[in-house]
Amino acid sequence: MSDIPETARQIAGLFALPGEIESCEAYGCGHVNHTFRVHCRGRAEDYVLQRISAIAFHHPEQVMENVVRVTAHLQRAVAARGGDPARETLTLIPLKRGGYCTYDREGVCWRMYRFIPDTVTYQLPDTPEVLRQAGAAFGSFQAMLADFPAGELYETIPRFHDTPHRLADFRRALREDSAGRARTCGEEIEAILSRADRAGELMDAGLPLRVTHNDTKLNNVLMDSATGRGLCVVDLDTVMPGLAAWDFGDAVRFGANTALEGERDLSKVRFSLPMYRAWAEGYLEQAGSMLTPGELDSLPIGCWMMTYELASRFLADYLSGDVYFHIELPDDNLARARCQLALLADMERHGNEMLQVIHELTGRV
Ligand code: ADP
Ligand code: GN1
Ligand code: MG
Repeated sequence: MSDIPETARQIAGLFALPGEIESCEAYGCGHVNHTFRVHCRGRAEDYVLQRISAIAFHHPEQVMENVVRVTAHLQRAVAARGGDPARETLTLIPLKRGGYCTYDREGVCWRMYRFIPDTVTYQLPDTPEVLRQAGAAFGSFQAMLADFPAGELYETIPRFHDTPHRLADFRRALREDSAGRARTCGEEIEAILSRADRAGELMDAGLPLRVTHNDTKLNNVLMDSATGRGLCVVDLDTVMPGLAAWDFGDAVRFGANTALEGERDLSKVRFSLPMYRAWAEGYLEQAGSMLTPGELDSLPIGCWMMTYELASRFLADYLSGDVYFHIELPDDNLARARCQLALLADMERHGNEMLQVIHELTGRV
């Protein structure tokens, strides 16, 4: 693979920037794309340059078409309710020659956004208020996209949250055992396989398809540094038709864990009911009224499902030799899988309370 930071500098120069590029530094904590922050000499405004993972996204031009349409729709919706589209939505930067993306020598796609200043993202929330704000941001994101024609969106990663399909991928990775690691994680493999009978619970429930984000980690929402408000939802590459429970559940998987996503000390990993409640309050305040009773009841199942799905995706990638998720240490994907499994076991102890909270918040006690 070529030197990605060096390529980033060269590619940054192709975009219509207002001055000479002074720096282009790796930025953020994403596991799939590569992200850089670009600064131009003497200018106040920065930019975010991204290399779209070719392993995850096989049709980056379709990703870009979705992003162009979704951001245009969100800009109109935010303006219509009196918000500031420049801070509350992403703005793509065109290339000097026109268009919004370009390809490097290896055929990998790059694009650029305006950097939204004076914001913060969390890897681990310190108060429930952070989750309430993030919940409101994702809830309002979903509500603003409720009238977006879902049929016009490409499925950028086919069957992204089709958990039985993910489980089949896991079984294939286990069979092939291409990195020779299956013998090191028998307990984790068993934890996945022993829960396989629940994998179809959401897919088979006949729930309505909506336009969903599909990657609702807490670090995919920018919070206003001055007010703490959930300001702008980012990382729009997986916006496509999906279930409300996927967005709800993935956010809880990440944000209601008392530890980081890849925490190795499992004694720190617990499901936090107060964090869950805060997320649910924020989300339902914005999106609750558009959900059917069946969807509302599916939200706690979404938490279980996304945690289970990510455990199996991380473990499958570990078994395959870490081809999909970025790692720093050789066993990062195993640590992430273990952490998800510990969280899953704790969620299983709180299933009734999770549903009770949804009923309380929607006045159906
Ligand atoms: P990845 O696919 O690598 O997760 P993201 O789009 O989530 O990429 O960006 C990585 C991080 O960069 C985000 O978590 C956020 O902190 C920051 N970020 C992304 N876009 C912007 C933006 N337009 N303005 C400011 N920060 C941003
Ligand atoms: C990836 O790109 P990033 O880091 O926001 C992944 C998500 C996982 C997440 C786990 C396209 O998200 O599905 O939930 O890692 N994105 C893709 O941290 O696979
Ligand atoms: Mg991200």
